[in-house]
Amino acid sequence: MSISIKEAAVVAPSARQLAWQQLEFYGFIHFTVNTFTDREWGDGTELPEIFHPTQLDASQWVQVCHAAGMKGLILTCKHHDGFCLWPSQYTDHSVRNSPWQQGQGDLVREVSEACREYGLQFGVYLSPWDRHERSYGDSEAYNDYFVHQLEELLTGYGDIFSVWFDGACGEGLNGKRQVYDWDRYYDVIRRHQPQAVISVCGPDVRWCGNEAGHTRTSEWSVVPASMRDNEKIQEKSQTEDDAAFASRINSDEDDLGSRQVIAEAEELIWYPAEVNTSIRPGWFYHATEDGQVKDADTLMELYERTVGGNSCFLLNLPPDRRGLIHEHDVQALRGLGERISRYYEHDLALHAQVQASTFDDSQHEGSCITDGRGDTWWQAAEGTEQATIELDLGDAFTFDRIVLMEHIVAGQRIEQFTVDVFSEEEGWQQIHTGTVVGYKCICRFAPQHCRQLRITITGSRWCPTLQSVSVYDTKSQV
Ligand code: FUL
Repeated sequence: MSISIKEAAVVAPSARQLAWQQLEFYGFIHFTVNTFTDREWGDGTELPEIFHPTQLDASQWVQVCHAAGMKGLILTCKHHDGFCLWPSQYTDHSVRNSPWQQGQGDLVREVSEACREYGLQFGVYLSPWDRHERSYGDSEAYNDYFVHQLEELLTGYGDIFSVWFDGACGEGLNGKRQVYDWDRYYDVIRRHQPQAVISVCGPDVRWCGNEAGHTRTSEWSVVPASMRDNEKIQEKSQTEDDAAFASRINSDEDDLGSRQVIAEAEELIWYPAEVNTSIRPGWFYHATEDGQVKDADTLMELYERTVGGNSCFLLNLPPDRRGLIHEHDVQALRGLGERISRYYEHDLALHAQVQASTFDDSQHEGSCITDGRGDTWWQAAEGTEQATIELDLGDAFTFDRIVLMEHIVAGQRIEQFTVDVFSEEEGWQQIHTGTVVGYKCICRFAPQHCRQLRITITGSRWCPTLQSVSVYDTKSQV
């Protein structure tokens, strides 16, 4: 039996998924022996002695993230080479045998503490694929090893917001075959850090399917349950060039959640997207890429397409051999943070008058979308799939962005909408057409000057909701 549209409309996020979505933008740090060998993937034979940052300052990393507008940070505690950035009790292959802080250091501790100091959430990346650990391939023994390491990370460093399981594996056809006990890993995480999302190879957050910052026109958070059960391991051969891997969208195609797609599904789940990409071509630092740092405008474009496209944005910053974020990256990230706060500082629609063609009851009138509150929302009467909402800004303003947010606590419903502006000379003129909204949709268009605007929801599931509509002028100097 196929799922009804009403059933699709009420698939909703868990509390941990909602809290994660509200972070919107957070950083990734790739740092390990690869930083010192100038490689992207270590082979596990690297000697701990080579890990020798001379000016490492985790506070600098976190300050840079904070200035960029990020709300959290995920650290590669162990990448595919198996080297651990904390002194794990279960291996010698760690910072304990490096010259950094004479083997007394614990980078997971330093980063997690710096995050807390600056109000950022902390997350851990622990690569399942391990090219150093001898038990890898002896499935049960390695699963024990992996769980022990997970437990160290989950119990020793305070609250964790995300456990990021990378699906990459380059063992190839004749390589070792490890059967990961995912359910056991998930149980351990739920037990120790119930609020943490499990990302990518996990049930809570879906990898967008590429590493190049591509986004979908319509990113649905409600998708067939089969998306979560897809084969988790992405084979990326060592010879495959990163750019080729990056542009290979495999999780899957452009349309994951339209009516046609869900009509075929047996079960639907809330499985929202995260877009991960790097500020440089590589995930790790290479001096040769110092001239290829994405500039503030490119980063802002990525930010608006991802956060404003119903996704979270995970941006990687690779510290250099000193153990610092390079000056070029710092400059670009400061520029990004400055743009995010300047563009979205002053909401021209705050307290604007709103007329909605339909609303559910007096609790959910149109005025809820401009009241500046996160706990009120407009909702159409049940079964109403189309609606018109008119905003009167009180005065004519110039603006070039409209930001729509659905009340996703109730689900994701809007499928299509248009935006019109009114002028005495020309009447209503359409300036934008959009598809899905979800958590946040940033509409960008050429500057308009007007007092009244209209949002027409032309397609929606069961009954649309909107938590807020805000209007901005990114060119303003205020
Ligand atoms: C990929 C890995 O192979 C890269 O090294 C990097 O960690 C990226 C985030 O995920 O699968």
